[in-house]
Amino acid sequence: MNKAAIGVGSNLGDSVRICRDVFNLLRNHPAVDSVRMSSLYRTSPVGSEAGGWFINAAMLLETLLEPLPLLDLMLDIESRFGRVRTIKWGPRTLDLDLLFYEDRQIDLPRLKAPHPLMGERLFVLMPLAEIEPDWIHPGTGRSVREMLALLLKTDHGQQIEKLEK
Ligand code: PH2
Ligand code: MG
Ligand code: MG
Repeated sequence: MNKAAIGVGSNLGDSVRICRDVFNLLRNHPAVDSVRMSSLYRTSPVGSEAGGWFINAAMLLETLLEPLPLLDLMLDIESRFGRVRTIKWGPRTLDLDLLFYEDRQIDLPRLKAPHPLMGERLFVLMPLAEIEPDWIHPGTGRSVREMLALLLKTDHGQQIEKLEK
């Protein structure tokens, strides 16, 4: 089994429902052994094209799937939830991003891991720190907890609030 961390985001449709449905879908997937999901967070949009506020969460999977088959599964799930790709970084019913895959550094045209922007994104680090604070970034040697602490010291301008269960 390999361990992967995934970021979940949605800002179109019933985003809370979509995030919960994705969790259940992955939990029941034959190639996925276990899934843990963070709380859901309401987050201010990052980027001028992004649209309205997002629901974000992080998930940890134990899976038999290698990175590219896992990416294909994630893209398939995105399209099942009605994602239509128009403008880059535009509003979306569902965005699934690979954050970490084991301690591998992947640099393929289709897939980079760890996610190149995770250190700048509160909507990634806060949910991930809730469920896996000690995961070490293989490029920098910093834990998720340390990455979050560093980002919080900067003038990041991002708003985030945890939703009640
Ligand atoms: N995703 C983006 C761009 N901006 N902002 C928030 N708050 N949450 C996201 O998931 C998000 C974003 C591109 O994937
Ligand atoms: Mg994304
Ligand atoms: Mg994406």
